[in-house]
Amino acid sequence: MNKFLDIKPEVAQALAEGKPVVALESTIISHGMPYPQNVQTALEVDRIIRENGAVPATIAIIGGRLKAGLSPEEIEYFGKKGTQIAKASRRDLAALCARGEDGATTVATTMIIAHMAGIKIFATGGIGGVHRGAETTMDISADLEELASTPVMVVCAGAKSILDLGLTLEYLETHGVPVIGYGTPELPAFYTRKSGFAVDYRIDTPEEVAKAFKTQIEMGLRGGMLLANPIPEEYSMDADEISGAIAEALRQCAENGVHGKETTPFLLAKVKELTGGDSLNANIQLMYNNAAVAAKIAAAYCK
Ligand code: PSU
Ligand code: MN
Repeated sequence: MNKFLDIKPEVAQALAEGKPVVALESTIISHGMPYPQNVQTALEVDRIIRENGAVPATIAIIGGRLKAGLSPEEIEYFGKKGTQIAKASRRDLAALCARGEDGATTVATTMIIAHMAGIKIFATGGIGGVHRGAETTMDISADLEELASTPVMVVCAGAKSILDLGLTLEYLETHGVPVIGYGTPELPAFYTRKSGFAVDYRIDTPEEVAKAFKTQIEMGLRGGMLLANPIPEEYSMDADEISGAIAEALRQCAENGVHGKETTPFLLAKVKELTGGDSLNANIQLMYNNAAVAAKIAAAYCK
């Protein structure tokens, strides 16, 4: 095992016995939602994963150790410290561990640590992607490069249109990452079920998703797979309300000269501020939905 990694005993036991495990990211807790809803949501996600037959493993960096599986107390610690904890992407892992610091793992780093631990399925809310204006800023999330190289399936609700969804799909295509729509032919846009962009394949059952991913792994192809699971109809938001908020958030981002790792948290916080509690509730509900689907896929993968 990697000498920088600690696997929670319950998670290690499930993996040793070939039982289903679902990885979860910690940036969604520290940077993605306000306290205490972030902690309540993370604990409810754990419960939903168990209810659907898998063991949850929240991934994070604590005191310079890579962690696969957090206790409720550790989840509370991340939720309370929030954005004071460093947002950790691939380039941050070595420095944070060498210095004995904490880090909140993004989709990219959660994939890396899940893979080190032997976890194949990971549930999150939304992924990073190619930002609007990337043709001049070159702002492309490290999440995409990780999907291209690390064999973990990421279950998400698509990507927010703070990103350029068309360019994000082009990048994934170039790097050979399959984008699967769960029960839909269309890429969902996080808060809404539609984006106008087609996915590569539509698959309707956890068993068929697990089979597609297992085939990719057994074939020896590098990289992950992206499963886009649309937000349930009853929680999806009004497309015009959301696109208005995103346009305003992007305007404020440019006006304030925000760049680098601060861009995504800035945009997410602004959209939340502009849409009030609606977007937070949508975010929580789509996360629950992704957790349930990921647990079912993990269970099917282990059969
Ligand atoms: N998009 C969301 N919610 C999130 C994130 C992205 O809708 O919480 C977080 C995830 O942790 C993701 C990270 O991996 O932001 C991407 O950051 P960046 O764009 O800096 O790579
Ligand atoms: Mn970026």
